[in-house]
Amino acid sequence: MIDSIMQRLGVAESLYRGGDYAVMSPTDGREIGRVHLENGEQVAARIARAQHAFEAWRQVPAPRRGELVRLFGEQLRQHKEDLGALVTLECGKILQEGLGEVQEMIDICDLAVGQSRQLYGLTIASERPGHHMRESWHPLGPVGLITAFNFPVAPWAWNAALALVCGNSLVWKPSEKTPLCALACQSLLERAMAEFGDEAPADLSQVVIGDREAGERLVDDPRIPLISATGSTRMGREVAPRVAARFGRSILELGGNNAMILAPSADLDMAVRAILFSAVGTAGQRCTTLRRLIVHESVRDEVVERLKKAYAGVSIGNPMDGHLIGPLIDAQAYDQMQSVLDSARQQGAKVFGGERQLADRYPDGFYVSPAIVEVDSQNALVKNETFAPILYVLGYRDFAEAVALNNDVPQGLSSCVFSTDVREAEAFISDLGSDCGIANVNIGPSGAEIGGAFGGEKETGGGRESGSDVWKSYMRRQTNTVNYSRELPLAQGIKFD
Ligand code: UN1
Repeated sequence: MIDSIMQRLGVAESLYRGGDYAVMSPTDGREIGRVHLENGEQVAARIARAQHAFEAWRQVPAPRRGELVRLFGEQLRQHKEDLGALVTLECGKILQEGLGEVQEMIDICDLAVGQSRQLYGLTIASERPGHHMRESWHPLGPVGLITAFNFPVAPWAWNAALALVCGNSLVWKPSEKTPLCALACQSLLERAMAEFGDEAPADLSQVVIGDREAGERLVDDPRIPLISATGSTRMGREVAPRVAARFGRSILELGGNNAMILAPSADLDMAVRAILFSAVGTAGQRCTTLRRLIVHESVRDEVVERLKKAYAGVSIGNPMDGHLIGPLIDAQAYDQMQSVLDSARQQGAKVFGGERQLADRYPDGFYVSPAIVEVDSQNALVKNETFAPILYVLGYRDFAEAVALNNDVPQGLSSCVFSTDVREAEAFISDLGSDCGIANVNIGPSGAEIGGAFGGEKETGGGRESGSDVWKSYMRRQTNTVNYSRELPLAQGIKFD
């Protein structure tokens, strides 16, 4: 199956079979490719080529650059099924979600095409007669992208589509767990470039498959003015100071520990459905996954009972076959989940679910039933992000206490409230409410659309990607003062003669 998909996506066999680094499918643990890992020197050579490509690309007018992204979006539309299936095979999310990820790519391309005609600056009133002030936005340079296994294509596209219309070239280091998806995206972009013609320089977009050494080269290189990195908080802690040490900029999308406050006035049917999608979808491996349910004591028992029923009925199995939960990414993720559940039990928490599933059928695939863990307080275990389907349940009595619990974790990505009380709903999204980058009302914390800015505060890293005015992060801001008079008045009224 892999070969026919890769062939239709235009990836040469030598690229995904010719190397010596094995790529496994989490669906059954079998090898699906062997890729070449690049060393630091090869990465440095790519950066030099990216610099060269940038110098040509920035001269192409922005709406023309948008045309390339439009063509790329067309490629994605044509190959949505294949790319979605490849996402499923390589990272294990169910096909519906694999297709959804490709749709996010298409959506950001559409947004970026429109944006290519709207890279607006400002005109600013000058205090001096005969003077104009304005603010212009210029291309920035080669952008370095580091992405994670759980969303192997969409976050690259959020960055790439905007960076390209902003006049930048790209160097992408995908997760070593999902390099085939990166090769496929690169191939589709190259097809769009071929259709677009000579104005697109050859090395406009490059993929670096490599380990730590390759990543470090990218992060440390002063020719890369912006590093956009998605992954764990641990990764961000290493990347951020290194980029800062050379005065580079970074966009960081790190861990989340997303909560739902479930108030007694909520529509419980809707809330249970929202919890199911956001806590067990993607086998708990989204950075926006619901990890903490903060539920009012008066409805707590009822909600937990309903959730247990829903959890017991959810189908777990091969993500290509229409189930709702696929595998965890690998054995390490499974071990991590089990060790967290063991600690929770030792601390006296009530644990429901969490067992390994389908081990006979897939000895090298790590399927689990999703877990519900009832805890008395928000302890260290709850405050830590475990990348697995574990939902902690905490009770509350007073709404202010619930908001305080929502905020009392180191991460600040996404959050939501289910309530039909307009005061609670508005308070939650007010400046005294949720401290997260995303705060929703009557929908779960995951599954954001691309139109808004995506990202979060605190240990989530502070970066924003995708919609709103995020395009500005990929450009260089310049303030211009133009004197069209025959005098030379100084600002602040200073006399200097
Ligand atoms: C991620 O898990 O890294 O809001 C990104 C969501 C998706 C993006 C998740 N649109 O869940």
